[in-house]
Amino acid sequence: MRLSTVIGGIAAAGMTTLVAGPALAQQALEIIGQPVPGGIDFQPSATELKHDIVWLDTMINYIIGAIVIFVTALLIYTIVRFNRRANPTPARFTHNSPLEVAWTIIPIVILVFIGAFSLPILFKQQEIPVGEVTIKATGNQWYWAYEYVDEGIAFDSYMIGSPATGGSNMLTPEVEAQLKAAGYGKEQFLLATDTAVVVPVGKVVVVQVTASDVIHSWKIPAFGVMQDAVPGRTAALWFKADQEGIFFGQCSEICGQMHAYMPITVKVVSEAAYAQWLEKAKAGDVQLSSVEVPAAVEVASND
Ligand SMILES: [Cu+2]
Repeated sequence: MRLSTVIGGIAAAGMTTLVAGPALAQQALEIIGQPVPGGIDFQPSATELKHDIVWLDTMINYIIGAIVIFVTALLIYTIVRFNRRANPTPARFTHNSPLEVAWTIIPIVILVFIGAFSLPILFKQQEIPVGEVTIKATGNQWYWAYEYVDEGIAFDSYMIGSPATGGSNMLTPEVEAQLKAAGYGKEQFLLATDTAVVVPVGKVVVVQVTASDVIHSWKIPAFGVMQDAVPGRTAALWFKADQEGIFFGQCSEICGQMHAYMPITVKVVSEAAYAQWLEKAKAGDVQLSSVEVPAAVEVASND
């Protein structure tokens, strides 16, 4: 909200600086967490939480698969063995106690088994550890505002191509140029933002999630985190990224007309790059240093 009107111009200026900057020759951060065309699997896992979720999903899929095979086989057997032609005089009993006990007990055992694995994973997500980096994320119609609460840094994050950055939510040549200047391609349209959440690799990051107007939701698939942002309430999520890279997410609670145009960009960088970025962001103009993030990242990732 604070920067909503100025970010567009600043973004363009910042990106020009980036392109012209002396530090650009180095390799950029790899884009790891993003949707892919035709993809049906999860995005790559970049946190322990996400590894847990994928493991649980696989395990439960095996159980589901076994149940589907069992029920389908039973159904086929019943159709073949007990149809009117094969079995003209049907049995007339109405109860079978052992069978009824079995079909009560067995599902209970299966559910307890699943619960024994899923509840610890759920608790791990929900028990918020002490954060080494604490970021407040506020959902707004239609962008995210971030505050590094211990550092005194605050900035807004708009989708590249949103009206706030001079676009119209369409992939125009100008927007394509903006994406390119920020180190992205056409494929990252609707995902890439003008500023990014920057966090150090291997550190516990706590994100306090809230909203200023309606309910939004802060979600990064590759981290296995998602938290509704409810006005008047602060909820928290945490993650510890285990690799450097760029990870995208989107608002995941339908929040109005431009719900689809308020994505999230998280850059996980080395500790050195993070310190460098912090210094820049704290020292001068928050807006400018925010859009200069890629330069800082590239300098340090070459160390
Ligand atoms: Cu939203």
